[in-house]
Amino acid sequence: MKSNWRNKFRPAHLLLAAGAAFGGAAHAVNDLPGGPSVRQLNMPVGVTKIAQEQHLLHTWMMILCTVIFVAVFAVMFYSIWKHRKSVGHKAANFHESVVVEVIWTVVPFLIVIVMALPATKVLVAQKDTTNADLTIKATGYQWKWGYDYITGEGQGLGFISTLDSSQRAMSDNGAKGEIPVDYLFKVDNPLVVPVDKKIRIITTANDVIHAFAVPQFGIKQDAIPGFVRDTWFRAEKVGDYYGQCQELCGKEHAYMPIHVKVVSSADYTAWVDVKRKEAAAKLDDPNKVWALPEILARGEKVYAANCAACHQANGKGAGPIKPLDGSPKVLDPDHTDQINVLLKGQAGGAMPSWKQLSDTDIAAVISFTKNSWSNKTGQLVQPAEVKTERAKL
Ligand code: HEC
Ligand SMILES: [Cu+2]
Repeated sequence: MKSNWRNKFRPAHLLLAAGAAFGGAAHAVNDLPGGPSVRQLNMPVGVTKIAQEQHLLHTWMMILCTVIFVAVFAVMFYSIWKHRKSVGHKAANFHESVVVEVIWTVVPFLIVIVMALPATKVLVAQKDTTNADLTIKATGYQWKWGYDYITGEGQGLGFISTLDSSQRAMSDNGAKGEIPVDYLFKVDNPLVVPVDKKIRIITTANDVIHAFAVPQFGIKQDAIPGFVRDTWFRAEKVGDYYGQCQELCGKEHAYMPIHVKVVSSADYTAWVDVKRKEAAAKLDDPNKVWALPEILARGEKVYAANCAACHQANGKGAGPIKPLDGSPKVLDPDHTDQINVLLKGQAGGAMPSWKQLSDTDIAAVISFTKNSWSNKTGQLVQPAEVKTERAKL
């Protein structure tokens, strides 16, 4: 889960040789509170009752299995040793023993019952998503999460949560230098929820199967296109908790982290208030006429958050990802083609559709690509042009 497993797991005495071979210095990697720890082997204890029960179950099952393992192998090795041929033992020759058969049926049956009873109890509790205080829909996209607050305080809020673009770039460069403690877990918009409230998460996906998982809450639920599944948690401690998409969903699968911020109920109310105001301010008027510097500033942000992962910050793309720098479509004084690439995607979805972005964001990012790198067209795309093309979809 963490970066640089190489640095953590290679034996110390190999460090020098390996360090020289890989040519990289060993970076200090630290535990992420609420996320994975360095050299973590066990499950986290967790901050929900379910997670703690899962942890306890896991511990007891391990103990039970170890006891059985030791007992069975002890009897086996003892018998093999004690009754070996070289000290004159002869194999007994018998068929059918009711006593033995009853024992080897009843004992495992009892063991299964002892394991299944508590496990079923937790499993059933885990699936009980009724009476939630808050319902939030988590939608998996290649490769980010969308959160929509469906019911409860904050109803109607919705946003996209994307990996921090500087951390993404750092990963491409081999994670050199100081590694942030939340490396590859930092997102622009964390999922914010109140403490001690039952949060129901409905999962679905927009393209391929993803999975919403937060180990500290003991939850993991597939997010399947065209289906809805659900899970729930009640976090008992304020703090930041982290998870990742846990269903291999394409080449950026490792780059769609989940950051859940659990806050006090007063802080949550305040956050909802701020988000509401932000949403109102962002409700851009698609008929607004923008000036070039203003729309370029907006477009730069949209590009960094959505496009740079594929087309690169320098607009040069890579491999099958066409460069935007110098692209005839981008330079074209007729804007309709490029607007439609953004609205519909291209090459069967290799270039995804961006119709979830607002008219203003699309106009801004197009304007940005038309005036960045060596593209110095001076062209400005207004949101109204995007609106016109969108109406034809
Ligand atoms: C998942 C990777 C990915 C992301 C993210 C992405 N693109 Fe693309 N884009 C592609 C690929 C691949 C192509 C080439 C498609 C083809 O072969 O025709 C492409 C092509 C394009 C083209 C057409 C270029 C041409 O010359 O035909 C434009 C314009 C474009 N992308 C703009 C954007 C913008 C703006 C964004 C951000 C909102 C973006 N792309 C995000 C993968 C991506
Ligand atoms: Cu995914």
